[in-house]
Amino acid sequence: MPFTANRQFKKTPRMFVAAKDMHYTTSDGRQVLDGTAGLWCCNAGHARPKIVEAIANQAAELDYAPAFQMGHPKAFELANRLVDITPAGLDHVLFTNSGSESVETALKLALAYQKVKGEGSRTRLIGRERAYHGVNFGGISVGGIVTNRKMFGTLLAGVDHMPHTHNLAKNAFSKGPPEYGTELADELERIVTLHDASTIAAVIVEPVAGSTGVLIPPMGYLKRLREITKKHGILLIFDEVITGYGRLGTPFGADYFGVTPDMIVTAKGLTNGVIPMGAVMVSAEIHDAFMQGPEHMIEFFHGYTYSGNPVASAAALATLDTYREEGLLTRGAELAKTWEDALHSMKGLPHVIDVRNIGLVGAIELEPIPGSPTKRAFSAFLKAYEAGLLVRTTGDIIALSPPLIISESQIGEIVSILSGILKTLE
Ligand code: PXG
Repeated sequence: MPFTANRQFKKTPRMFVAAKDMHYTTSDGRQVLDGTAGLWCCNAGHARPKIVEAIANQAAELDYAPAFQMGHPKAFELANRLVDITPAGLDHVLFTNSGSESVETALKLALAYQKVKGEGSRTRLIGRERAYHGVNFGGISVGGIVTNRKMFGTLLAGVDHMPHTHNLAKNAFSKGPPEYGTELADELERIVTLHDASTIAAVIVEPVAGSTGVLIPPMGYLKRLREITKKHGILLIFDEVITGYGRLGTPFGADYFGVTPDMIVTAKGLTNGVIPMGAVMVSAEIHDAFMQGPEHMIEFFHGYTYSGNPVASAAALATLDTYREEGLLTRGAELAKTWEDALHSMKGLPHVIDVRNIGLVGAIELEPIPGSPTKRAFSAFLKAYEAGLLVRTTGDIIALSPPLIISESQIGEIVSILSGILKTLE
């Protein structure tokens, strides 16, 4: 099983057999409230009728069309719908099947773009400590989670990392973006000085680092990264696999922070998690740079058998319809204050060393048990599951990211179950 304590799981399996809206049904017939939108992906909740219907109809009408040298209308319709909701200037879309593939696509595109522009010496990629960019070689190279990197050799050459922005001493219990740490963006200037701008192709960051435990960027930090990258002709890639599709109360993190990158990497919420699919939105400048040479030639040697798969495209279109009809891409903004107040009510409970929040994302960081890191949070996860609530843990951090259809009373339910559990933890 992926990223799972396999032996522990086999001894005491936790199985879901059905899901509807905000709840899962377990194999022993219990209802479990979804505090994490699956794995940050079921933004509209579960088994939404439009999506279910679109998938069934599409499978019957056109199940597959070759992705190379052939097309089908829904992939183009979807690309246009995505361009409509992404920040101005990001006008073209490449489809993939996951966040990891979207990351690889963006990194390869960045290198190729510099080359077709005549700047082939720009081969370096800059990531950040503690970043999660999926599990493929490019993604773990620019990523910064030690456990995801250390077993896999030398990874990509020519990668450097900015420092992460997590600083509990200064920022614990911040509501929304923390005050201290804007100057950490200037570390990029140091890296540019070290390697020279002419060797750097792109910088990739998650606007809010999710998987590593919800690290919210200090105020003004992303704006400064944008200024520095622009000044040096370096592409800025936002990995919005988690922050995309309404998670922060805006369609994308780029909207929340008022910063437009050169590419946005997405997946997860694109199809409400129902069918694997990712999308990379890129600027017209990047797209146009490739459109040269003889017309019968392939412009970008990259793509997947399932890029823009018809059933996935239909699922994504129905997902975007559902988001639009229910105002879900901005609903997080309406709930953000209720969410913030509810989460911060857990300040002062045993072991809680930080509570942080942004949009409909939150984290409760626990003091680790001395000598047994991750054990306390994992035990909170198991107890929550028994009590009818699904949470995610990473290290000793409990992460929350419920479907965007959550009600105020369900927010209360999450906090009441978790508070009860925190009081009982070893
Ligand atoms: N980039 C980011 C920012 C992600 O969060 C990926 C890329 C990779 O996506 P795929 O679809 O290849 O898994 C992710 C995925 C968790 C959790 O609980 C987070 C992810 C996946 C599974 C669990 O934090 N993020």
